Amino acid sequence: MNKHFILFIIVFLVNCFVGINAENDYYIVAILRNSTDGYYDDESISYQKTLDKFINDKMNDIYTIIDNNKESYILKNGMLDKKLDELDNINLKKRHNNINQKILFINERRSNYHLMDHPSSNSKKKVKKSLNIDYIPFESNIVRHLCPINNYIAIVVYLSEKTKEKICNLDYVLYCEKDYELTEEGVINWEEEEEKEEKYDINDNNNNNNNNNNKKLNKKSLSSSSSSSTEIYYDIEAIKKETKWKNVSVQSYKFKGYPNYLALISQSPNLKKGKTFDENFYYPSSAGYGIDIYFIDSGIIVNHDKYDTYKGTSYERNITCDALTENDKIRATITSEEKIKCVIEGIKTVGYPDHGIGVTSVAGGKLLGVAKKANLHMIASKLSYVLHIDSLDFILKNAIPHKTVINISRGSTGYSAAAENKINELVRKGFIIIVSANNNSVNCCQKKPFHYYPGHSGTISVGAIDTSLFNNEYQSSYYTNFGNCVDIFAPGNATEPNLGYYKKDYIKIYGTSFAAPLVAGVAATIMSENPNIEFDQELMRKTLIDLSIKDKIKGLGSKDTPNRLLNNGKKIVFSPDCYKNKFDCDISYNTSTTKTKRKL
Ligand SMILES: *C1O[C@H](CO)[C@@H](O)[C@H](O)[C@H]1NC(C)=O
Ligand SMILES: *[C@@H]1O[C@H](CO)[C@@H](O)[C@H](O)[C@H]1NC(C)=O
Ligand SMILES: *[C@@H]1O[C@H](CO)[C@@H](O)[C@H](O)[C@H]1NC(C)=O
Ligand SMILES: *[C@@H]1O[C@H](CO)[C@@H](O)[C@H](O)[C@H]1NC(C)=O
Ligand SMILES: *[C@@H]1O[C@H](CO)[C@@H](O)[C@H](O)[C@H]1NC(C)=O
Ligand SMILES: *[C@@H]1O[C@H](CO)[C@@H](O)[C@H](O)[C@H]1NC(C)=O
Ligand SMILES: *[C@@H]1O[C@H](CO)[C@@H](O)[C@H](O)[C@H]1NC(C)=O
Repeated sequence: MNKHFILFIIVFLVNCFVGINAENDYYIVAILRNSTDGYYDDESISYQKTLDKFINDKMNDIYTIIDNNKESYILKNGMLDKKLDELDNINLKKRHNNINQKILFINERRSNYHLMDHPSSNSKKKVKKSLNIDYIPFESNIVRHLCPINNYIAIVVYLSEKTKEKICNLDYVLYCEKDYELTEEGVINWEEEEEKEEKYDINDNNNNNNNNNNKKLNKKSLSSSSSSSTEIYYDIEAIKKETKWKNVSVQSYKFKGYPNYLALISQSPNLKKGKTFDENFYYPSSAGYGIDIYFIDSGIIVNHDKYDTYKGTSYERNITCDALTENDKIRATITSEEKIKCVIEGIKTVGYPDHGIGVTSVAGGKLLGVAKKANLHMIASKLSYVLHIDSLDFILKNAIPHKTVINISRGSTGYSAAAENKINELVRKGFIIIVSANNNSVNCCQKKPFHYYPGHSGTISVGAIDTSLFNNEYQSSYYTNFGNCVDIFAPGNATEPNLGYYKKDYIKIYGTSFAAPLVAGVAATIMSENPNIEFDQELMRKTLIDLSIKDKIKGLGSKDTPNRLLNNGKKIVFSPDCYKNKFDCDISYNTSTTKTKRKL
């Protein structure tokens, strides 16, 4: 069976704390044994074992440097930094007097316990006693594994100014970089007035015309291609012809006052004068089925009908919390409760992952999402580069290349070589990575003064537009970043379901955080409709660009910003005003004839 994976990571913005304070801090330390080394995971077991030993030895050396320079960790209040308390661990102290004793820095994702295997006693070869090292397995909070990146190994080290100087200048250290704090990139309007959902219906317009009687249908969407009802204004056969979708589903989506981003991405803005905007969402019935979308975000609460796994149907899907943050590391969830609900600490809405809910719902919610049948996987990650790289590594080890889309919705005013390299590594391995252009209203493609994710090579980057249509054009959102590295724009206005925290049923949200999950959702539906195509980053970028609507966004921040609007393949416009003569309102969108000069 053909299995497809979409990976999806949220947009975070990195705060830049430019070396103001000289506090002790976590750093990513890149250790390179030999520039001719290959990528760890691709190498033989014996190669990995020798590399494990090399890395563990260097981590021991680094630990010793920290131990010998404890005094440099004394804080302004005269106290020794609490993080160094572990140096007093009795077991570790033993090694001071014994050069044959070393710490085994436990590596959970790529086990290195083999280092403790002593040469077998029945071996013919005489092994000198002095070669036997006593390993003390230990999980340190000041020196620990992160993951392999390209041909080097990234570890995390807690450094003072003095140890930074010493350690970062060791000949096997490729670079050191500070772990930046990240922030969420969306606004959730939870204070707004209560609004009621009007109604919604989903009509699977299958080939089988009489298949609809078990569904509650909106009058206007009561339809099948051969029906003669006068109230049907859209034409399923025309949609099939245009999109090549196998089956077409139509969702009539009517939330008064809420942004209708779903309708927007399934039709062109070429509305005839005086006609009413079509608010339906048209999508391929495969709807991402069999595709996994991964999110790195604040968490998820999955046992809720706003997601729906369609239990017992032929298109039942998985929605799970796969991994969470514990002790500043990403670990797989174990208990069944953990797999249903995960929430990071330290968010505004304590115990309620509202950003994660918004993002997952836009990508794959039953009601408010694009890929309604895709599997949704949450990695609840706290806001730091280290944890995001750790999350990427978790995905790398648990998902399938060439069948995976990753949406990174984080920006970085602090540049991370480790994050960039890890992203490039995943792209090379066949994963598709989509990143948010972020919401600083700047050209994010220049490397200076700040370095934003979209500027990183290899990613598909997404900017935001507002959902209101003016004279058949959309306005780029005031907050969105722009520049020639932004591949595509998508609606930044979205709607989030309340899963228990807010007073009202739905909440308005906006930000580039919500433009990217739309792109990930469309990518998932493209993949579920084309199960035999092996998508990679470049093919997906090309497909999204080919499908996009050109030159319909005004107010882009620079002339070189590509004017492309996300579209799922359906561009024909149907207006509810036209149901008596449906073809009167069809406007077949032809990209090669509608190019107009961009106004800035
Ligand atoms: C990826 O998804 C997040 C939402 O989680 C969004 O903020 C971000 O902008 C997306 N990335 C891109 C490039 O669109
Ligand atoms: C690096 O690897 C190459 C090829 O395996 C080897 O010839 C060379 O001696 C190594 N260099 C070092 C410094 O270990
Ligand atoms: C389209 O829908 C019909 C009716 O439900 C179903 O039998 C058929 O398998 C679907 N085709 C595809 C390609 O999904
Ligand atoms: C969409 O977002 C913009 C901010 O870019 C906001 O001003 C506008 O009110 C939002 N529209 C809707 C329908 O929520
Ligand atoms: C759901 O997860 C199970 C277990 O990993 C897997 O066998 C099954 O194929 C998944 N379902 C879908 C629709 O991908
Ligand atoms: C943009 O991001 C910044 C930093 O996270 C945040 O303060 C601001 O509210 C965000 N604005 C929008 C419109 O998303
Ligand atoms: C689109 O326009 C081009 C150029 O005018 C034309 O050759 C092509 O046939 C048109 N395609 C459709 C589907 O109308």
